Amino acid sequence: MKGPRLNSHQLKQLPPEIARPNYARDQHAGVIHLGIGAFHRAHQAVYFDDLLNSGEANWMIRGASLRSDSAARALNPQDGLFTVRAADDTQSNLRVIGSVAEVINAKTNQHQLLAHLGAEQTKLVTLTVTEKGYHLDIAAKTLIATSPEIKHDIANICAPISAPGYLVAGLAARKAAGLQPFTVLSCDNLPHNGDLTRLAVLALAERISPALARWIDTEGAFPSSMVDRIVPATSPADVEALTQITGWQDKAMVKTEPFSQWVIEDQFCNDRPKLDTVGVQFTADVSPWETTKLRMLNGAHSTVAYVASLAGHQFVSDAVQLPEFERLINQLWDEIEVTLPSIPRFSVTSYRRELFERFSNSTLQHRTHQIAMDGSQKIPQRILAPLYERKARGLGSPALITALASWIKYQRGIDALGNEFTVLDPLHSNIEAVLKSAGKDTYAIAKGVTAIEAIFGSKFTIDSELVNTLARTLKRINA
Ligand code: CS2
Repeated sequence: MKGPRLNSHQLKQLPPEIARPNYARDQHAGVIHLGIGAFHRAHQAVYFDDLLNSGEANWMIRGASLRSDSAARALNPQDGLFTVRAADDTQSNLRVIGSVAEVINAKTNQHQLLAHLGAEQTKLVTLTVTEKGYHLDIAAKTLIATSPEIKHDIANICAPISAPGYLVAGLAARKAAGLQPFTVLSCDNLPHNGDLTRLAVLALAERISPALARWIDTEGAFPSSMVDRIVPATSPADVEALTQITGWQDKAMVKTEPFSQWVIEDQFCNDRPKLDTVGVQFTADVSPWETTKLRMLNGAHSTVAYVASLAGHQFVSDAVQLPEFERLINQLWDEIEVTLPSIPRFSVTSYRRELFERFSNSTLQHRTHQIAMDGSQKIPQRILAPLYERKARGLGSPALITALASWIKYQRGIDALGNEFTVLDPLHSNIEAVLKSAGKDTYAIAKGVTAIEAIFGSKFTIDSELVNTLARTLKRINA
């Protein structure tokens, strides 16, 4: 079905039951967001829409995409407007979000993005560039200076291509102009994401100018944050289904769940949006929230993703209905639970129940292969961190090891039904090389893969018991 494209004009014709921005959208964009994908649109953009609706001015968002032009092509013809469909098996809500002013495709409009990063009205730069977008060796806590993008940015900081490069270039322009830095707020699923962003930015700035690095270090702020909302990739069928309901075509729509959470470390070096008035929690230390969410939600997500995609299940909600998956998730949570920091008034029992319900949401159609992507960047904080902690306490971790073994098996790119799939992971060629040379020898596979220090650090291979258990689990999974 074809309908008119959603845009500012169309906004006036919306049926009254669909919520829409109640504010003038020609106000300043105090926020620049790097990496404006589906997650940002269903999460941070919604909080800023709430903030603008509440009357707080000049917190529009200027989105930027560093790699592809798809967000610009989807959003700009719609004047930045898009629909969020938040649904579960009992409710469905449509809402048009107005907080995104425009999207800059950094590849074609680099000067424009740099000019906005250097502008006084920009108070905050938020990021969702995925784990790999920081170009960090997380295990060693160092910037990967050999990454082609970082090498490029060291040589051409005035025309950067990486996220750390844009941040350094923008901050350098502000220092030169005598302006305050903007606060840099990472919204990616990394542990201590603020500290890691600071690390990447400072390491790159140091290569450009030690004085700039010092200024960023003392004047800048990189609060960590915990973000949570399940936002699967939008499919053409979702867009079509929305057109059937509303009559308009929205190529930037996102689908999500009713749940949403954002906890931010209260550490800003420039104006702080009053997000606490719209449900965001500011806190002195975000790490207990972050650890709990990364291990419990994301850890279970990755486990289900590998085990279920190997078994040929397409969607998370289909897999978790099966008793064997429910058992595996519960065993995994039992193992992880003892590694969690304490949070006042937090009930892990309720959290587990809510997570399971969220995973069971069949309206999301969350693809297991989508979550399985970039495993080398996710496994350390989701699976290895609790595994190492348990090991240090002398505890075995069969469910965490099963997750790890399934991730390794996934790297072969073939499921139990013989269907082939493409493994998307920046370190895939390293893992593939080990698998090729190890052949069918599960001990050699376990030993070789866990020797990749960028993923495993040095803790795994020195522990022969862990390697042996992993090898045995791989053998069992193969069988
Ligand atoms: C998922 C996350 O794809 C993934 O790695 O685990 O995107 C997850 O849906 C979000 O972190 C939920 O907040």
